[in-house]
Amino acid sequence: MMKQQYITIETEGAVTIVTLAREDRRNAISEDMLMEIENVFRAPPRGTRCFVLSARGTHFCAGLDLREHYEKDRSPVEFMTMCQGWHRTFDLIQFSGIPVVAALKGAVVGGGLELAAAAHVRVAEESTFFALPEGQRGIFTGGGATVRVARIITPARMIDMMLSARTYDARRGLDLGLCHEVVGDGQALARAKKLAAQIASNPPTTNFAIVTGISRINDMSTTDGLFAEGLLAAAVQTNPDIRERLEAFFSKKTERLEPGTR
Ligand code: 1HE
Repeated sequence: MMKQQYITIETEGAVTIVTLAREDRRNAISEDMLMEIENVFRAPPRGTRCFVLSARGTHFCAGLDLREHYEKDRSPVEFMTMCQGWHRTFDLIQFSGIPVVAALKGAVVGGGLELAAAAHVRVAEESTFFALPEGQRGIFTGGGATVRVARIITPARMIDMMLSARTYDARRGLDLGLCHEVVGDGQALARAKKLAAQIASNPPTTNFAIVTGISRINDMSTTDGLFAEGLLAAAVQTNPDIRERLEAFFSKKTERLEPGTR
């Protein structure tokens, strides 16, 4: 295990587990902590085929470090520069081509929700709650929520969420797409690791296409999107590894899909 000041990095086979480790501040993200997160996603440990993003303590992440923000008394340009750092880091998480499974619990609020929204699969414990308390704090989202969260829950719902500081619990979050699965308290990490191991066994080119292609194509026009999909599919489907997988399917060596599983 590699321990940095605010995060830990562990490797289990092809899965790298990044854990927010600032539970005394409810994993609030300071400038230094953001840099540690940026570095691991910029240069993933060799052999990483899937990430798990997890947190110590009872809360996933309380968002922006409000104390640091207060003490630094940032100018508009300083805050803009800081936001660009958040955008860069969360873009790396979303678009580096390696799937990221988040294990959520407790507060997933403000910048914590922005971080979670950059992950590809979100498993939430029953204790999880989602909120955008920026309105109440007199600030505005700066870590990509207007793009990522609005796309998940619709802009209208995000406006309401910010104005009212409404919180959604795990079950409601599941209905809205803020998480993809709800598990009992204390179980998200184990479940995320299991999903990550399974995802890591997909061919890396397929995973790359899934985690980069779908979001990018959604930014395109219909004709461009369909063209890009064809190109991506051609690059992925012609991978020699795929023939072996198809042969395993024909000879009934792979497990069948079953309704209600996974
Ligand atoms: C913090 C932060 C923080 C806690 N920055 N220090 N985010 C928010 O508005 C959420 C603010 N936090 C909370 O609402 C609550 O702390 C929690 C619901 C997350 C957790 O409650 P609880 O009762 O378990 O803990 P606590 O007693 O409130 O917090 C424990 C300590 O962590 C306490 O410090 P202490 O010195 O009194 O022990 C808190 O001050 C500290 N702490 N959250 C700094 N966020 C790129 S723009 C993104 C914009 C945003 O993210 S805005 C949303 C900010």
